[in-house]
Amino acid sequence: MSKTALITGATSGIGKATAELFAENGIDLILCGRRQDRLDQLKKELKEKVNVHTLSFDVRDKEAVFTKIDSLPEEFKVIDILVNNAGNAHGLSPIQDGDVDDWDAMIDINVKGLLYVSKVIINQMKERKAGHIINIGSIAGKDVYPNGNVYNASKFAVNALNEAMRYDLNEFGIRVGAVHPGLVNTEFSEVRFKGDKEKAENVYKGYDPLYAEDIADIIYFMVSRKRHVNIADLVVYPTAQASATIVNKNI
Ligand code: NDP
Ligand code: 8X3
Repeated sequence: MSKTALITGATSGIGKATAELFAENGIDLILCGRRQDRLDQLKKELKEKVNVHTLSFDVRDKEAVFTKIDSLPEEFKVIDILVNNAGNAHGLSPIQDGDVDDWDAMIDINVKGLLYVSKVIINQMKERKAGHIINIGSIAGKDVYPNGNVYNASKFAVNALNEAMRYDLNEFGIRVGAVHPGLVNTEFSEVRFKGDKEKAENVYKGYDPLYAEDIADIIYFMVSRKRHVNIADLVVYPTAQASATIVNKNI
């Protein structure tokens, strides 16, 4: 029987690439994000291959998260795989100059949003004693870097929650694992720099960054292992990157 995955942040970058790869491999999809037009477009592309349902909500809106997921049609109600991917950095400045609205956005989306979505889906996975949760962390959640402050804190929280979920859900046979990417060329930097495309493009210039498809490959590898195999924690850099602050632009 085919599996069903719910992917948050499926309108762009890593989430979109994961949706495309899952569809190639026959996994039915619940695509989530705020931009309904993008969800519609992706559904149009993927529905030739698998069953696709879209859910548009802001992960910060607790009520919307709960109601929308609860209102899924019968054929999408059993969620085998949850990819907690929605998230972003907002700003890159020293903590003393930080914008509190940016702080709210990062904590509310990257941490609280991930928790709200997980809460609903964990309930049903727990009842079925089955399921697989993939949390998209970041190398920013393994090491702090200058000016990363609150984004770092939000991803450290994702790292902690990934472990916490694995511990607490162990008795239910639910698999939990995280991928922590380094620099991936997506819309991430455009969001971080508030639409400044030039600044965003510069982040990925002079070396080969990761692409969303590289992370999608890894996520699909994780979810396609045998039932007794749980890949718990994976850090992935582009070859040119050795740490959050070391990027070799001369190779
Ligand atoms: P993108 O900006 O390309 O995608 C972010 C996705 O998150 C979009 O689909 C967006 O959808 C969704 N999203 C953002 N805010 C909300 C919200 N409030 N409610 C619902 N959905 C939301 O970036 P990436 O693909 O790179 O990012 C995906 C994940 O990977 C994030 O968690 C990020 O922190 C992480 N990551 C990224 C790295 C990188 O270098 N790119 C490296 C390490 C980790 P919409 O706007 O339609 O709501
Ligand atoms: C995204 C990677 O290095 O920009 O999480 O924080 S980084």
